Amino acid sequence: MGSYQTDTHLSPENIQNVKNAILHKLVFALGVEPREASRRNWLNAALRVVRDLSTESWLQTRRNQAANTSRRVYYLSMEFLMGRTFSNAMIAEGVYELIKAAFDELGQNLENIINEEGDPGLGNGGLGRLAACYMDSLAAMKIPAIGYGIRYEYGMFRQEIKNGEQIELPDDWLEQTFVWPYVRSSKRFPIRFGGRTWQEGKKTVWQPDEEIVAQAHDQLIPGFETTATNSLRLWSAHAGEKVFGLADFNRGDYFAAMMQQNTSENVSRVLYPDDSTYNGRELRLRQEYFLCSASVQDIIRRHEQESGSCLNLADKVAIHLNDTHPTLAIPELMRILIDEKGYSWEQAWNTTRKTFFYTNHTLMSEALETWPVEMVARVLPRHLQIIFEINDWFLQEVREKFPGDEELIKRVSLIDEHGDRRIRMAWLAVVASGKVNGVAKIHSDLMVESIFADFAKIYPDRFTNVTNGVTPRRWIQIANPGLAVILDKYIGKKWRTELTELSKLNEFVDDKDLQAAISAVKIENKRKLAAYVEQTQGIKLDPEAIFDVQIKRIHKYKRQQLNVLHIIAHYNRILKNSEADWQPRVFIFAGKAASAYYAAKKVIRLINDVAKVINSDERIRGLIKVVFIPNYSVSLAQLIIPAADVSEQISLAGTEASGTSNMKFALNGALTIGTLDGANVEILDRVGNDNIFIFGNTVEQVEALRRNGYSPYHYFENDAELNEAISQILSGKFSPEDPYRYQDLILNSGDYYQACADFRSYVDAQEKVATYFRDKQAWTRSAIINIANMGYFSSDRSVLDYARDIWKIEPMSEKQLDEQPKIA
Ligand code: NBX
Repeated sequence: MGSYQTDTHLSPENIQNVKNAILHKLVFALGVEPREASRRNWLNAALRVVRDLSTESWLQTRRNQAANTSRRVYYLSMEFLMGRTFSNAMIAEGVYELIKAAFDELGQNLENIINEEGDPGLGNGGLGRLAACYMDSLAAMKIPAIGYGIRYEYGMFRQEIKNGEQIELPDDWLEQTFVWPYVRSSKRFPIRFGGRTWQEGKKTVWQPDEEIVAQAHDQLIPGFETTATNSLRLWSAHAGEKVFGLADFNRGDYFAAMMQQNTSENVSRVLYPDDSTYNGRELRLRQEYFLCSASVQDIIRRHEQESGSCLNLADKVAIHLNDTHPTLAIPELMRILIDEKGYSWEQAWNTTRKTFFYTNHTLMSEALETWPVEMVARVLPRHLQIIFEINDWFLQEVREKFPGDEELIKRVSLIDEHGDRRIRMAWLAVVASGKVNGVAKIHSDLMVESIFADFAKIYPDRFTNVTNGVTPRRWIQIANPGLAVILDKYIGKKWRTELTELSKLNEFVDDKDLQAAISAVKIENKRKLAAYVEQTQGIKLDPEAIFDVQIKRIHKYKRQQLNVLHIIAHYNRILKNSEADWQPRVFIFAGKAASAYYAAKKVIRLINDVAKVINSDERIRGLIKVVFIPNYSVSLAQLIIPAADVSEQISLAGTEASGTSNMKFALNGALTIGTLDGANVEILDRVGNDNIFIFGNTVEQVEALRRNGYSPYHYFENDAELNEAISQILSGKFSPEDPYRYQDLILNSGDYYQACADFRSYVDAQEKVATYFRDKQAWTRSAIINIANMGYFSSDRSVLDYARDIWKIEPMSEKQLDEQPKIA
C-alpha cells in the first residue's frame, strides 16, 4: 500500500501490499530494521501508512472545498481531547482488517500495537471530548469544518495515587514521537501583546510592545467511509525575531535575548487543569488571545485567498465558540476588519455579528469568565477599546428597547462595575453571536431562565438548544467491537453513520439469542477490565458482580461523595446481616481533581481510604470491592465504559449541563442511576421509566430547599444510615491514623450540593438496582432497550443540527467531493 491504495479488500495481494508499505515506512521513514523494531516503531510505521491514505483524501477535500467556495465552520476550542488516532483512522479508511492481517503475517499483535499509542490529553473533560466527537462527526457528515486549538506542550497532568492521594505529574505527550500531525512551516502568524494605542485622525493605531509567533500543526480528521477529510489545526507559540529583543542583541546580551524566547513560548506550554472554576491568571488570558488571534488571521487569509477579498466573509464563514474561552476572537475580528482592512465600525460590527455562534456549557457562576479591565488594558489595549465600543452600541440598543430601566442596563452591561471593573465574557459572546445554545434541553431552558434571562428578553430568538452527542465510531465500534458484531448481525451495518438504526433492536428485546449474546459480550468486557485492574493494582474483581461505575472529573456538584456515602451504608448493612444473600458489587471510580481544588482532592483520598478498609475486611467475603483507577483518560474510558453494568450520573439537579458519558454508557448497555439533570432527562424520555433508575430532588425542589435555608443536619439527624455513615467518616473509621482527616467534608462544609437531601432516595434506588440485577433476563432486556433507544445521542445528529439551525451549512455531496482532478 503506497499512497494510492484504495482497494481495501482482504485479498492476499492487498495484505502483501500493506505489509510492504509498513516495512517501507519502518526502514525509510524511521530508519529502523524490522528485526530491531519495537512496538512503538511498528505503530509509527503503520500510522504513517494510514496517514498517507488520509492525506490523499485530505488534499482532495481541501481543493474541492475551496473550489466549491462552500460555507465553512471554524470550531474554536481551548481543548480537544482526541484520544488515540490509530484505530480511528484505520476504521475511517476501511483498512482495519487489512492492517490486522498484515501485522499477523509480520508476527505482531495489532491490539498491542494500538495500545502503544499515547493519549494526548489536551483537554480537561466533557467540553474537550465533545469537541473531539464533533470533529469526528463533522468529517463523517461531510460538513466543511476546521478545528482550531492549542498544541499544549504539556496537556492534562498525569495522575498518580500515593497513599490514597492524587499526585500531579507532567504529561510529556510529545516525548513519544507523535507522527500523525503535519507541521506547516509556512503557516505562521504574529501575535501581539501590550503596548499602547493612539488616534491618527479617525484611525486608531496600536503599537504593541511584544510579538510572538503562532505556528500551525495540522492533524487530519478522516471522515468515516467518505473521502471527506477535515483538519484540526493546533497552534504552538514561538519567539519571533522581534521577541528576541533586538535591544538585547544590540547590547550584545545574547543570553537575555534567548531567555525572553522562553517566556514567549510559555504561552503554549501547559493546559490549565481547571474544569469548572474560573482561573483569572494573565497567562490564561494570553493563551486565549493566542488561539483567537492566530485562528482569525488564518480564517481571513484563507477567505481572501478563496474569495479575492474580505467582503463577503459572513456569507462564507461561521466561527463557533466552544464556551467563552475563545470569545476574544470577536474583538480580534473587529480589530482586523477596522484597523487592517479599513472597514467602518458599523460594517465590521455587522459582519462580526453574523459570523459568531456560542455554546454555553455551564450555569455555575464560579465558572463564568470575567477579565479585569485593568489586565486587559495592559495585555490587549486595542481590544479593550473595541469591547467598550461594542458595549456602548449595545447599551444604546437596550435603552431604546427598554427606556428608563437603568437596573437592566447595569445587569447586562459588558462591564461589571462592582468592585474592580471586569469584562463579562459570556455577555460579550451573547451580544456578538447570531445564536447561543445550551447542550441539553433542561440546560438550555434553565439558561434562559437564569444567567441569560435578561438577554432572552432583549434577543428572544437568539437562544436555542443542541443536545450533545457522542461518536458511535469510537464509542461502539472501537471501544466495544463485540457489541459491534452483534449489531451488524441483527440490524445491519448502517448504525455507524445512522445511529437511529439502533431502534430496529426494539423488535428483538425478547430474543433469547440476542440477550445471551449481549450478556456474553458484557461479561467479556468486564473480564478485560478486571484483568487491567488486577494487573495495575493487584485487586481481583469478580466479573459476575455488578460493575457500578462513576468516571468523570471529581467535583462537589457531581457528588462522588454521595456515591461513597451509599457504599459505606451498604457495607454497614452487610456487616449487620452478613449471612444474607447479598449481590456482589464492584464500585469503580476514576477521574482527576483540579490541582488546586482542595475538597475534590480530599474526595479522592476518601474513596481510597474507604476502599482500603472495605476491600480488606474479611467479614464481608468480597461482597464489595471499591476501586479507584488512576489517570483517567479517553483510552481508559474506552476500556471501562463497555464493562459497566451501572452508570452513575448523580449530579445535583440543575448543575450538570448535559453530561456525555451518560450517553456512552447507555449506548454500551449500562443502566443509568441518575438524577433529573442534564441529558439524563432526555435519556429517560427515550428508554422509559422501567429501564433507568431515577432518584433525587428535581430542579424545583432543589431551589425550594435553597430558598428555605437548606441544612444537611436535618437529614443527618433523621436518617439513621446516613448518620452512621457520616459519623464513621468524621470519627476516623476510614482514616484511623489521622481521625480528623475528613472533619471539613460534607456536614461542616454546608453540603451546598445537597448530597444529604438525596441520600435516602439514592440508597433506595441502589437497592432496586441490586434486586433487578438478579433477574439476569430482565436486566439484559433493559440493557438492550437502552442500546436501542440511544440513536438520538449520536454526535452526527448534533453536528447536523448545528449545521442546519445555527451555521446554515449544507453538507457536501460525494459528487462535490470528487469534482476536482485527483493528484495522482
Ligand atoms: O461540558 C462540560 C459540562 O460540565 C458537561 O455537563 C457537558 O456535557 C460538557 C459538554 O457540553 N463542561 C466542561 O467539561 N468544562 C470544562 O472542561 C472547562 C474547561 C476549562 C474551563 C472551564 C470549563 N476554564
